[in-house]
Amino acid sequence: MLFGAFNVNNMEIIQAITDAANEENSPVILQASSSAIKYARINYLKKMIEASLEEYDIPIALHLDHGPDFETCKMCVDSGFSSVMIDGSKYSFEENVALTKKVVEYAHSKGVVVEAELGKLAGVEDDVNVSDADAMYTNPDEAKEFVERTGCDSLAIAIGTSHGAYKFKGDAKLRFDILQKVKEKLPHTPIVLHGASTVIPELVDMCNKYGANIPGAKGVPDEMLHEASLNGVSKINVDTDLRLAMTAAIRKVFTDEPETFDPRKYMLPARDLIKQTVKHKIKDVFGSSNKA
Ligand code: PH4
Ligand code: ZN
Repeated sequence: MLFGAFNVNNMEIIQAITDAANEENSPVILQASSSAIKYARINYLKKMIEASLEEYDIPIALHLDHGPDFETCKMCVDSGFSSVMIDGSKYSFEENVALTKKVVEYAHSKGVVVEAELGKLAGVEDDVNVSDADAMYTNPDEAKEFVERTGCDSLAIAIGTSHGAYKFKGDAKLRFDILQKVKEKLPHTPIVLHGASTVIPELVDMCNKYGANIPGAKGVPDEMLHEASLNGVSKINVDTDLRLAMTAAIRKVFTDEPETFDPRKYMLPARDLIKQTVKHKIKDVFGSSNKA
């Protein structure tokens, strides 16, 4: 089963995602990064998501995305998140093991599950050469050892995706061979794909048509996400596509109606376009819809 995990930063994004999931009768993961928590403030995010739980009868999880340290993970566990991610990928293998283990011990003692990360996500802007890139991919043997030693519940791996709107210089290419090897070694561990936005061309075009400057943006094609799910990926992270939808819709209103300055007049179409984008992902890409 494949789940979409959508990043949230404000009320309109939360409403758009939960409205879409509810209409598709799909479980959904809402996730907040530490910068999202800094921006929106943890209590606001929590209370808005509680409101969506009161409104809808679908499973809605709240997940910490890229927890940078033990303290942030602890804060989210204590504040009632369903799951947390500890991202120790910038550290050495041993430091990552030690940090992840510490978070797992605390989170599990409170009944909260933990996603960890092994390998590095590099974007085209990082300009890595081939041997650097090889070193960034997740090593399947290390992945097995890492999960056994830390007890983490799911693992984010690096197979060529990256955050943002510029994932590939030429054709999109992912290392499905690495994914398959990781899955062979860890058949029961859910695998997570970060940086998995499609960078939907229609949304990029709409942004650019209404004054944005996002040339040559490129993401992971839907067929590759499908292939990833067939090869054992269980959670797919999406943020950039929602950012593009929001920006495109707001830019259109600003261009078409320069006299408009009521925020509801541009936040409403922004929320609608995010909702359509999430519905498309749930229905046509992730297949998590249970609509009768
Ligand atoms: N994420 C989103 C990370 C967002 O600090 P921040 O709020 O900017 O962090 O974890 C993803 O994997 C998103 O992938 P995408 O860019 O392909 O949508
Ligand atoms: Zn990520």
